[in-house]
Amino acid sequence: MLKKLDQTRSKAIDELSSLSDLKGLEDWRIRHLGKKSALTQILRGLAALPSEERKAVGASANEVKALLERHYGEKKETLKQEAYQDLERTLTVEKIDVTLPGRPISLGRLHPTTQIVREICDIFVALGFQVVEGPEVESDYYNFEALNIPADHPARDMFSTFWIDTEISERPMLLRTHTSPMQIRVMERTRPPVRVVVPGKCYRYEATDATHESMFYQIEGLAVDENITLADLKGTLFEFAKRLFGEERKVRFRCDYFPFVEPGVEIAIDCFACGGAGCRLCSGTGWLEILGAGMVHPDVLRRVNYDPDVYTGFAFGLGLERILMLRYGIDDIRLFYSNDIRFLRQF
Ligand code: YSA
Repeated sequence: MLKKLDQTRSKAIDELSSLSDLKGLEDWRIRHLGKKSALTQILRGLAALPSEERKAVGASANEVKALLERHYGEKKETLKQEAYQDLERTLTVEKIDVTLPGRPISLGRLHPTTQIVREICDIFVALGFQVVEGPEVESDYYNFEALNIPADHPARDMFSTFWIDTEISERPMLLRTHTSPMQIRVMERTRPPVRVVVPGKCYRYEATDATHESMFYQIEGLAVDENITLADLKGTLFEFAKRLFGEERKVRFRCDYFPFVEPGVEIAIDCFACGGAGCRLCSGTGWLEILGAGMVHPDVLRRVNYDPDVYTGFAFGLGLERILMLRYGIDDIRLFYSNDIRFLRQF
């Protein structure tokens, strides 16, 4: 029994020296001084021992118990001190100076194209137009055929685009080259009166340069009703140009050609850089072209089952990046989508 006591003592002392935290120490206490520990069992069994052995074992067991309790107390103090020092170290390193000013939250902003889309749509909404959007992946029919541009038409040359692999679609599909296909889609699903503007992305397969991107934005406009005339087109677009560019701007109205209108027109404003005298921005002409437009061609109306003898309409389309370039004097369209935050922060 004395030998067992000796083993219990040395095992407990050995284990104690390797403990490094208070949780471990508590487990040690339960193991070596708790109710189920070997030492407690020996003490409880003293009464059953012969009297000469009881005295020696009893004295030794109490000695071991006192020794272990003393070591336990000392170790507990040491570990408490260490834990406190750890906490102090952590607080020193991680302390928060509540008097420091906060870090500024960096706020994002709207891309200049998004800003101009909203600004232009707001102008047309105030003039009684609705805003609608349409698919960027279009069929050959809506992008070309329905707009009087059959497969062999020379106008296809300026609308070279990206075609979708025909294996995955029955009809020829492409990335739309303009927002004009939405004229057809809107008329197919509504009856006059129609007054819509359609902002959205367009794509063309062309080498990019300072004024051409392969992806750019347009806004399309369409108004169809009884008795709509070229005077309505002129009045609406002059009003739009004044609201966007200012009261003092002069507006030029000239003939142009688009297969889906008759007659076709082009609208320009007098150059705000030189006041019309001629400069680099306006290539010496004194005018800046902003959009193409015209009276909707009767064949286009017929195709959507609108009777051209009853209904007439006007349509227009403008390139948004070009408008931004004119407004802010930006000389390279590629800056808009090259993700240079220094450029974008200016808007
Ligand atoms: C014309 C008459 C209508 O009744 C309705 C709409 C139109 C516009 C026609 N759908 C069209 O796309 N005409 S356009 O080829 O001359 O392009 C219109 C505008 O889009 C251009 O004036 C230009 O501002 C912009 N654009 C065209 N290609 C571009 C481009 N912008 C950037 N990069 C390109 N590659």
